[in-house]
Amino acid sequence: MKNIKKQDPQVYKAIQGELKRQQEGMELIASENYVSEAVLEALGSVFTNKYSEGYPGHRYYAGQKYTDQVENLAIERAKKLFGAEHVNVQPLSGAPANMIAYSAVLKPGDTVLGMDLSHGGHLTHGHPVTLSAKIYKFIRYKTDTSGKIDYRELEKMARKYKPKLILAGFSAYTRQLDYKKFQDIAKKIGAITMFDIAHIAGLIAGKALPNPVPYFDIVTTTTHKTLRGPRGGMILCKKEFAKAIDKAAFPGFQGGPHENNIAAKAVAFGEALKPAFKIYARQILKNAKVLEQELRKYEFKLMFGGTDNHMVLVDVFGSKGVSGKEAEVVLDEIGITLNKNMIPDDPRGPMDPSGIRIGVPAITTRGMKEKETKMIAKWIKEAIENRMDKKMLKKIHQEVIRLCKKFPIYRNLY
Ligand code: DSN
Repeated sequence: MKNIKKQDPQVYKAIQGELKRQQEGMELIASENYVSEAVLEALGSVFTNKYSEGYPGHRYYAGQKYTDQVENLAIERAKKLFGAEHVNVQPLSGAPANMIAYSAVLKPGDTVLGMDLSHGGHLTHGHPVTLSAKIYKFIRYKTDTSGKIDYRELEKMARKYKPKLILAGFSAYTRQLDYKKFQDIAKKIGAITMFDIAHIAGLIAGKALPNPVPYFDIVTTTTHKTLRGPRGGMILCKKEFAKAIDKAAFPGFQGGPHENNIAAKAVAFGEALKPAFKIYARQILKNAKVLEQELRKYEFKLMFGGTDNHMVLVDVFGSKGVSGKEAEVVLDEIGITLNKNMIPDDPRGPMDPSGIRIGVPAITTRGMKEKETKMIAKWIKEAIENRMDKKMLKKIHQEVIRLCKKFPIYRNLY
């Protein structure tokens, strides 16, 4: 950082502030993680200078020897990780990846069956405020009272609305999906299947969850959540969709790919192929299970009946009379960062919903295990139940910082 420090002290100060915040804070936002220093180095590399519209071997500009090398490495490693027939590593993030996938197989006005946002789905799966909903007609399915997807109802909806695409995937749903059921229902009505695995990609890559790639025509993901890579997106698909996906990404939707991100994706995929990543993925599931059990013990109401993945969704309003926003603010005061979240058919609004979402991928990267997860659950309970007691909040905050210091990150980074 010696150059930034000298040239631009304001930006330098912000970077140092963010570094300290990450080092001393307990990161429980389910979609966040800490990349390795090698990933950071690739992100900050000279690849950021290069334009490389097109694909390896077929670019529009000259000088592509090394961009081709690095993009091919990312593609080959992703194929190996997920057993995919075709991979496009150029999507800039998750939302563009989904738009690219839609535009590859749909025409404006076509119908898509996707999961309702408040039931764990995602904005880009057709929420009315998004561009996708203005172009395509989204019908939304929900979970049943047990928290599972009612596949009979899903089939009924599929038969009734005859969607061209059936979409699986979520950002706050905590249970395992039945991949085969999606495939069977789609087959019956001749629909294409797509799964946005952004949240669980690392759990799949680390073989802690079953791989959906063989069951779905198209799989989209981000690379920066459980997969622990740089901020970015990726599309995996069956060979028959390869051309359409590639054309939809470039020139259809994006311009020059961000090769520094692609280099960092290659590094992260290389890490995910190592045996240690399997241990990491399994530990995420163990930590999430402990979090579920502890929060239940403290009489928090868990949505969807618990968790099979890396996060829990808690109805804090229903269980403790505190809104999601209030809980988010009070936990932030003790150095625990997480996000307020809608619960299924939430009677409250999205800016102050009933729930909070808690995820363990980042704390697991720090090396925290069941014991530390129990401590975190206890602090969450104590802070929420004693939210007016500033002295107590301060005391817990000190304990949070102490624990974070015992599990350091980026010790010798800058
Ligand atoms: N923002 C991401 C999340 O938190 O789930 C997904 O868009």
